[in-house]
Amino acid sequence: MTWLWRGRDDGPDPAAQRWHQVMRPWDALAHTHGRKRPIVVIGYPSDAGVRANFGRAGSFEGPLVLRTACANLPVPTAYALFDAGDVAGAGDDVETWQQSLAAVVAAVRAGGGIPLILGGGHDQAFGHWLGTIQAASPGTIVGCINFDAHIDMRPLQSGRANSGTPFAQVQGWSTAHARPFKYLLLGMQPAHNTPALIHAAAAAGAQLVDADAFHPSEETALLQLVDRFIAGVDLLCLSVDLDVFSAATAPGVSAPSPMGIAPDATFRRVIRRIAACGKVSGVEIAECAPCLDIGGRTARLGAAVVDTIVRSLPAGP
Ligand SMILES: [Mn+2]
Repeated sequence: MTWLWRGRDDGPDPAAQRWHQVMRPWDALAHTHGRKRPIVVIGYPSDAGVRANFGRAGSFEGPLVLRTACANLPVPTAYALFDAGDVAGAGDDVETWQQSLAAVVAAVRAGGGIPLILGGGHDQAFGHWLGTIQAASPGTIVGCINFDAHIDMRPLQSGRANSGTPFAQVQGWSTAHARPFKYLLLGMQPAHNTPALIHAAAAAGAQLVDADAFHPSEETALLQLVDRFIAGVDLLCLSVDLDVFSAATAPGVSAPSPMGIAPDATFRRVIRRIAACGKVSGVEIAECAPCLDIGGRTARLGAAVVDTIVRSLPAGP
């Protein structure tokens, strides 16, 4: 792969290091290289699911631009950083992209790492979850917390996945394997989801939280709701679709949200609470579409979200 990790260099002081200075290629034995737990970047350079979902194309370049935006982040002290490169699918066949991602996620999990998936259409969320549950011991309950304007549990079109179906796929897999379906959506926009979708998702057991909950007056209740959800799972796939944020802060996405949430202190306290819970098994940033961005602000926001999460993860074994 082309090595994209380069940036500012403030010298050899460990406290002055940035991601690009410590990033190494991932190999399956990387976890034996030191005592720090690995965080492993995985790129999902596809907008096939977005185009199949009648969205605006462009997220295939998301992993490249998000890596660049993350290059100058300060390094987390408790984690070692690796890059596993980009996964690949067969052209516009979304399921092959999801399966490719699941295989790499499962390998990273087996190696003791935390996958950090940079996308890419949100169809990646099913590959992320599938790889996580495939690598987990039997009976492990793997929940999903998704920051998103959309529920992303739309029915599959002629049996085919797209960027609007990943959590319907999680639910379908869970039902087929007699496993619990644990899904918490944060930041939903009523204007972007039909009453039928909201009803069907709730009936399937999804917990849906409106964007209006992201306000200081609602924060205590929101944190309690998050805590209750986390208490019911063993592992947690944390997903951030950048279209949860307002179009003013995140214009570079397939489906911008004029009334999306702000990346403010309330949002940061909620996502820090999740990251610090000790159950987060993987993190993903979805739907970054550089050709639709304005001055790189969406990619920079994605990197800032990554930084906020990573610095809140507890020090691993
Ligand atoms: Mn989404």
